Amino acid sequence: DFYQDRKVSLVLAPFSGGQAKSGVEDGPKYMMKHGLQPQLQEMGWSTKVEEPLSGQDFEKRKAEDVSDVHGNTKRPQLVGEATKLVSESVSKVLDRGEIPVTLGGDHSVAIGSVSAVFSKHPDACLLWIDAHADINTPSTTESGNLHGCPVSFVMGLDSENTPPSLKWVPHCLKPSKIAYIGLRDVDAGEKKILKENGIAAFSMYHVDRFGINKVIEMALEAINPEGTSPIMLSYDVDAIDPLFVPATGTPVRGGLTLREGLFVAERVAETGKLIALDVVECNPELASKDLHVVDTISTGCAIVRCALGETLL
Ligand code: B3U
Ligand code: MN
Ligand code: MN
Repeated sequence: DFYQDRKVSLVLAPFSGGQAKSGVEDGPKYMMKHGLQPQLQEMGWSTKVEEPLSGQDFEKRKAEDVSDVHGNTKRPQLVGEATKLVSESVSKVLDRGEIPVTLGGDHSVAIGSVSAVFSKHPDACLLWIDAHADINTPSTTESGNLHGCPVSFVMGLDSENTPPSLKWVPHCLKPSKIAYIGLRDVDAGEKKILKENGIAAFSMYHVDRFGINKVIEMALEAINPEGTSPIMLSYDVDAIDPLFVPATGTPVRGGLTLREGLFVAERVAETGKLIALDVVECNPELASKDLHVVDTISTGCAIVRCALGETLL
């Protein structure tokens, strides 16, 4: 069982090139400053820290290089390089038998974490908790922001238009192996992709209609009907309502309550099947008051702790 060893590695991914705003690269630093590592140690987890992007100058290159475009996509070179480094780091962590906890950064870093996890565990399934579906392709993206596209790359959708810098990404995720919870801002092109591929997508409507408990059961049933598959959780904090998580790049009102958001992580912990976790899109720079930073960062840390079993008695 994956929890026997109780070993995690925090993979710091301070990267903002998947979208335009600055500040999301500070997410990992703030979560560490908030005491995430001692919190996990207190829970009995041995913790290591990996910094695959240290010594890189992605933020500087983001500010300087306006020529890094491919078709409609922005900064594919930066995203390709950064996510490859993240992928190698997550892969190394998995080889050591530890649970990689990737701290973003914007959600493009999941290209790295998901590709590493599904290359090693082709039988795994993925819960994507987000206000957004992040499944735009180079052809459908209107913003050109690659944090709106990570799922399409690991699925190999629209591969003929993949930027050269992202060609290394293995097409490792089947549409039957991902389920979304929390959706409420999905582009028309993305809706078409979700429908055509029969992807399990639970929006806020479904949360209201059935309740969060039933929605998680339905999501897990869709991607893991036997209940035996390892589970990866990729958690965009903007799934939770901006009342609780205000400091994020693309807040959308009408999201999960704080308890619903944490319950998702707790329910995954209860399965005992978690193999990898991302927590992304905390942007302390976007807070309009100090309390908003604390709200956002403490929620990010709470997601990690809940997914690792803190609240299970
Ligand atoms: N779907 C839009 C908006 C978006 C996606 N992810 C975030 N925002 N955070 C896009 O840009 O692709
Ligand atoms: Mn989002
Ligand atoms: Mn996202």
